[in-house]
Amino acid sequence: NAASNLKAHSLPFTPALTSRAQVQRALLALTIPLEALQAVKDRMLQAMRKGLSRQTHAQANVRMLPAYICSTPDGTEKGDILVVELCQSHVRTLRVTLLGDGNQSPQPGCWVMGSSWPPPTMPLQLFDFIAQCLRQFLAGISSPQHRLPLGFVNGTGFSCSDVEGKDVVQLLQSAIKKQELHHVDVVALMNDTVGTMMTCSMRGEPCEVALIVGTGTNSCFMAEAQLVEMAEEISGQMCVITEWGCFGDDGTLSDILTPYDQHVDQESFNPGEKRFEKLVGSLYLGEIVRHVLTALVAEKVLFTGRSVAILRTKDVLKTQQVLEIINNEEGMAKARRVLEALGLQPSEQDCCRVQQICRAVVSRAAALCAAGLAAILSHMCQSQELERLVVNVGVDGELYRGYTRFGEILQSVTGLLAPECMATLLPSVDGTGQGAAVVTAVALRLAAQRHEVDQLLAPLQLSRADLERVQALMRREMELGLGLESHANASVRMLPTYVRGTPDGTERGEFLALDLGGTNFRVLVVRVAQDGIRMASEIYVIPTAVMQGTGEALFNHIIECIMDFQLKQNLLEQVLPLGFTFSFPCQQLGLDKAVLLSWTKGFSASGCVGQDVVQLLREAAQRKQHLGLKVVAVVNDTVGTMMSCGYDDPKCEIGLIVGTGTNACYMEEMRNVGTVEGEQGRMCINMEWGAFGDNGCLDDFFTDFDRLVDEKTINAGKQRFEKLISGMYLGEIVRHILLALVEKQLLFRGKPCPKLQTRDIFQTKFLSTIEIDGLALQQVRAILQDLELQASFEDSLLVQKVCQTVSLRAAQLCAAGLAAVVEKMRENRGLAQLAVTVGVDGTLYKMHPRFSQHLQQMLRDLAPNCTVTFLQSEDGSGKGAALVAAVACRGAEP
Ligand code: 0WK
Ligand code: BGC
Repeated sequence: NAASNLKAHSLPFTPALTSRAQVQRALLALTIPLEALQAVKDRMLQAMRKGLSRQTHAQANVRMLPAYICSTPDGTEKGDILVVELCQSHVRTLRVTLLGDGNQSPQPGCWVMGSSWPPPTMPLQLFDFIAQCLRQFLAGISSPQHRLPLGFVNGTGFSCSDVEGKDVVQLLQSAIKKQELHHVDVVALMNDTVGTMMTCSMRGEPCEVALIVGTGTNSCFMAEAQLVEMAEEISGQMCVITEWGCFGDDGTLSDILTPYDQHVDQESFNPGEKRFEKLVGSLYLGEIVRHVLTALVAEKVLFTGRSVAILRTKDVLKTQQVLEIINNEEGMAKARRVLEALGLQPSEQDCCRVQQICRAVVSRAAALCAAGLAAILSHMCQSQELERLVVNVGVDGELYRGYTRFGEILQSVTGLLAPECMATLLPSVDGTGQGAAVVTAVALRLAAQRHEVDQLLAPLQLSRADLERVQALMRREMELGLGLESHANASVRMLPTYVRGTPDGTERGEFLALDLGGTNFRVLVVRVAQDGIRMASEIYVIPTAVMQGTGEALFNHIIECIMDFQLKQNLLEQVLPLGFTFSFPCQQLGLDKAVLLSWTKGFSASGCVGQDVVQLLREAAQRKQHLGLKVVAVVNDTVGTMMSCGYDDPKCEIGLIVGTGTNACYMEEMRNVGTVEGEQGRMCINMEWGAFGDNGCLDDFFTDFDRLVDEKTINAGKQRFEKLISGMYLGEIVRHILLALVEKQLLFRGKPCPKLQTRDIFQTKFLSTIEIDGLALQQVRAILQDLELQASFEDSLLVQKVCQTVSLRAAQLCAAGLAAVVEKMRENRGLAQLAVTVGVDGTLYKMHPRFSQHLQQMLRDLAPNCTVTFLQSEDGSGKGAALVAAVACRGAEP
């Protein structure tokens, strides 16, 4: 009954307290001492960390939702933007015109529709209601029919279970369409705290925190992205919406909650939820005051002898009234008017006590907000490893706007709880409207940029059909290369290597081996014995001047390296058979005789093309009086790699190199090799697929960037397939794309980048680093910094996307080439299913984090009837050359 009900509200009974003491006791219960506020701050910090961590996020009350607002306005945002803000009790529609002049002073066209909106239980009508408001608003401002982007702000406190999980943007867009507003597009959806942060950032004072203390309460701040584990972004900053209204729903505020708060919660439509919001939000402060008054009435210290039944009416005391009651000048008069209007015939003392209670309730809300804000500031200070954090905090909401003292308490208590931080509270002049317009404009700018970037990168993104076409073209060129009549004009020259089989394990002996043509020139000694192969090797540099000098100088340099190696290995007295891996297109005339057809990979030493490279080496040895040279075999690095891996896996019948250059070899049926006599058995064919497309058959796949790269090489028009795939060129393709993006103002804000004009400045190894999972963006920034490029967060993402696009295309083109090879082998052998191993080497294949995976994935798609195993060559093709030499020495045909 009423009496027992009123009794239940009271604080535990203590006999014989004066009425004054009983009011003081109620006020004390509503006053949280600093150390208790410190405890609330520490608990908020803990709750925030729980929300940020992937492990505990799901159970967290303070949900720390990433807002994916990673970009701040750059002042170029331009145009008319519509904003719809859904607040607790009304919908606000706004049109903001941004001038793109740094947007320091937008002219808002603003129109508030003060209509009550249907209760939350009928969410779907809500969007129709909003769309109707929008149509009326637009009709009212006779807005032109051009495209109008719209930003939708979900005001604090609005939650409808039926909408949760549904695509709010879609719901709103379809409601807007129903209103025939076909020129209005919902571009951005944001929380009002984000809008407030953006609004306050527009005044040239970047704002990294925002607070809403209105009907409900919430906050957001720019967190270190790597701490926002749900966002998987690891560098730069990410805006996080705390949703701190639910702080305490797990009981962490139980020692702060008073019986008055318990009553407000039990009578709310969501008992047990939003406990922090129910201590701070204006939807509840009036109710808290009502319950305090009810308790004091029960203790006969207020409105004694008056009818007080009105106090049992929920929401009879509005927070707006509470704020007016505590307004310094008019407060007491307002208290009398409000209480008289409720029929409580208040005494002067009643009015005074009601004002004290209202002040205590609102001040407590401000102090609790300060504890929350202090937690955010200390978190930012710690996560940025700063001694002192200086930050602007955008604030909005009727409580903050309606009671100046609120801001003062908020500021001073925050200072006490986070002394290491200096926060400037910036009241948001126009709520979230302008900020929402800027967020929408930024989203629009990013969407437009994304579209332009997609258009620019589209020619580099190959479809399945494109790759099947490349596969078919490769197959056709292979057939032409094998054909006696057509061989001479084929772009894929399919050069016989005279290697007829892979090692059978019986090879024995000690051999010298040379490995020329990759990143490093290596001289090796290889000992092939019963118990396996042992090697020692030395890497020597081939200076560019020697690569592009005379053939004599090049081969002299090679002999000098051999002699240096033999000296170091104490081999000068021995004449060991030598296997020479020479990784350039050669017409093999015998195992130890190969005529260079053309240089590739930046080599152009004169007087070599058309010459037998073994002879050139022997002549250099003579010039250097090095009599200990006994070349018995010359092989291509693909063949060396196949042999080297074939020693461990007899099914290895393909050799693949994806390094500085690219190429492949495989075991072809002799009956198909039209350029060599004989029908029996197989022979390894060095495809020289790097030149695939030199006859124009791949022109449809070359982009302007590829043409720019090719034009600047010393072998323009040659090795076209290689220039789409291999390490020597990928960095250059990326560099040209970045330059194009800068030119289109899509990168580095269009600022010219002199260093990026330098050839080969963007090395292919950068791609491998940039595409590493997890560390990417920090690495991107570091690499770009070295190139004197100041990259924003988006710039880093864009550079990463360009690298991914270029390396993916390379891997897929490689897969298309390989699919042609394995499919041919399967058909050659009349097999429904082919199982084969590819011995592979090359820095790009080995070092790039995703190249091999993308290649193998696409190969499985393009050649489903072939099971292809990739075996990375650990010892390089030098070992393979030694094995070929071993076979040659056995006098047998390898
Ligand atoms: C290592 C091999 C060598 C081959 C090279 C290709 O031993 O024969 O030429 O791989 O990879 P790159 O060094 O060009 O990345
Ligand atoms: C050469 C091939 C070599 C490949 C990989 C190409 O440029 O023409 O002979 O196998 O690079 O190193």
